[in-house]
Amino acid sequence: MKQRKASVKRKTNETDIAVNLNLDKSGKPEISTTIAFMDHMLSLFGAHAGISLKITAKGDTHIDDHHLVEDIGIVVGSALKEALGDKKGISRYGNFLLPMDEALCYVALDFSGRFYLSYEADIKFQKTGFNYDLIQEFFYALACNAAMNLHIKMIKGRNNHHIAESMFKGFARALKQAVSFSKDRKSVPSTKGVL
Ligand SMILES: [Mn+2]
Repeated sequence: MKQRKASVKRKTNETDIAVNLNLDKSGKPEISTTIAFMDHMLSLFGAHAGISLKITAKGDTHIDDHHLVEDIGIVVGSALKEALGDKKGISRYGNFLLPMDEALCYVALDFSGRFYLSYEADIKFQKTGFNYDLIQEFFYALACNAAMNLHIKMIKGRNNHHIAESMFKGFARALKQAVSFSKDRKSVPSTKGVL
């Protein structure tokens, strides 16, 4: 069977990003975004999704991390959509409740071909370090470009790093289920016949 993979490059006046992913191969993630926190989150994502993931990204982070984080979401989302192709035989849905120490997040997703994001997280503003507000921007851009219905709900948590990690790992585990093959590998998992 043909492996489901995609290479997507996107270059604008603000960012320059390349994503290589293979849903049917696992391996050590190779992530280099110039934002150490995003390298950490995306490495977790690749590892827990059980996919091969390579990302190189740079951008106008002298302004702030906004453009780069959002645009990485765009390119990862586009690569997922391309790799999934006609979605024949996939499970389509995935959900995971992921604990990370005191933090607990629930993620549910559907590769429906339609975009929807529900994001509920009570993340406290932090004066220094990564701007955690950008996590929502990242998932918005990713879900939109992957044509995915994505629900992320923080059930509880105190530490921002733990909360973020439970989201990215939960997202990865839900995605792993959704892209896995069902018993009937031939049909598109929709009564419409198309996703
Ligand atoms: Mn960590």
